[in-house]
Amino acid sequence: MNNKKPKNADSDPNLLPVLGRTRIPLLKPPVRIVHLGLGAFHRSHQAWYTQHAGDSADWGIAAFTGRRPDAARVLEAQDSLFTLVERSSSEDTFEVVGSIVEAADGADIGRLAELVAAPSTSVITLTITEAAYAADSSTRRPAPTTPLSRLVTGLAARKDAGAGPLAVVSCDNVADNGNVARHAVLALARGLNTELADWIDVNVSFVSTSVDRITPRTTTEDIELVAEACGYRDSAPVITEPFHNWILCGDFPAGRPRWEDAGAVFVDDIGPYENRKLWLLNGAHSLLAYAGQLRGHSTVAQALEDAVCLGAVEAFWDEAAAHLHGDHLNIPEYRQALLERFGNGRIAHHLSQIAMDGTTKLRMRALPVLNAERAAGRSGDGAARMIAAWIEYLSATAEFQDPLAADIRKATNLNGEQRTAAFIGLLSPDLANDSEVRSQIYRLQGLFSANSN
Ligand code: CS2
Repeated sequence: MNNKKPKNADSDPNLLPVLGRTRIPLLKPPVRIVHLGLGAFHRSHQAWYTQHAGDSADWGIAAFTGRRPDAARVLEAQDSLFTLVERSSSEDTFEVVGSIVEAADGADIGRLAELVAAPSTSVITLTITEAAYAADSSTRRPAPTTPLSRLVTGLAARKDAGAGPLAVVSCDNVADNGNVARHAVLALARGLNTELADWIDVNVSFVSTSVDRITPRTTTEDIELVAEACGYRDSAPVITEPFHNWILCGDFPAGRPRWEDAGAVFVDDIGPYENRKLWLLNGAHSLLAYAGQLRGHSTVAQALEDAVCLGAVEAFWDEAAAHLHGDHLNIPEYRQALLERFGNGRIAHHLSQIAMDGTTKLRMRALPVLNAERAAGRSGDGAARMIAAWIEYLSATAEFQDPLAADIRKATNLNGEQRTAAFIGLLSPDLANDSEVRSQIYRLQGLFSANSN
């Protein structure tokens, strides 16, 4: 917690003025970015980068929620402003972010289409979760309900309005996310009409990015802390680490903010950076999520203090590092920095949050390293251990979220190697047919039960 005595510690937070109602309305930047997936990560990352771009006065964001409208309602009530709390291992610093100028319910397709069709809109950013990139055909339903089907509806309006090209920027932890988004969007559009698909193909640039900033869920204590320290009521502050990173690759045919002023890096080949982040950071996160919870820990920082978990992470990193080439990647420094970031005990990053949607995440975090290690003639035990811990964790947990939840429940009804095979099949049918991998992953289960050292 914050050691400093908060400024208004004695006042009743309910009597404080509400953020956004306290100041003379600021001159808001015009909407030129539409965002799908208004959540904490969008606000700590893309909204922060946009606020810190040299030309931030020209770039406002209209952000749409995903499944529920709640986040938009809360932000609307405070003029779309929110406090970003940067939490280092020793202190908190507070900043009001004003780059989001409109917060809207994702189900408001009319407003989305209107904004995407506006010639002034130049960029669409996405944080829609890894699982949302799986192809589906919901544009055929009376109202588009998935983020990508909503995006296609918006792009159709832009085509009809003759508003010209723009960039779609995927900011989810998906390898080659620009191309994955492109294929999914084109498949949906083709299901509607070929002309639309052709227009998207020519006019929409799909930018790939690697995004990074650890942003745990906000708690009621955080809301109270902001009230005490800042002297206003903010019902939607965002807590994040000081570190931030954004690597982008692709064209912006209608322009973009000067995100490089805030440290964003534009590259021609994003693959190595993406793998470094997905394997070393996200891979370790997933390993800690399952192994750590099996060993009775709740947060990343707690799990990392456990020598068994730390050892598993280091072993996985050694394997991954063997497939990350180039001095520019600075792998030893990157690993050291990760240990420090994960070890920041003032950030309560809950393992249960990271454990969600494991089927989608492990395909990108464990499988590439396992496959690369086996292709190099080695066991890949470090990566296989992540899959083993995932199976063990799900076998022991009734409450979990996953796009393949029904299949996971079926798999847990099986026993022994059969169960292991069914779980592996949810990640990769090919791998499930490999008896060597099946027995390897079966053998590696049980390593993280709380009494093993
Ligand atoms: C985490 C990520 O929840 C998860 O799966 O691994 O959200 C991670 O915290 C971010 O990618 C950090 O940039």
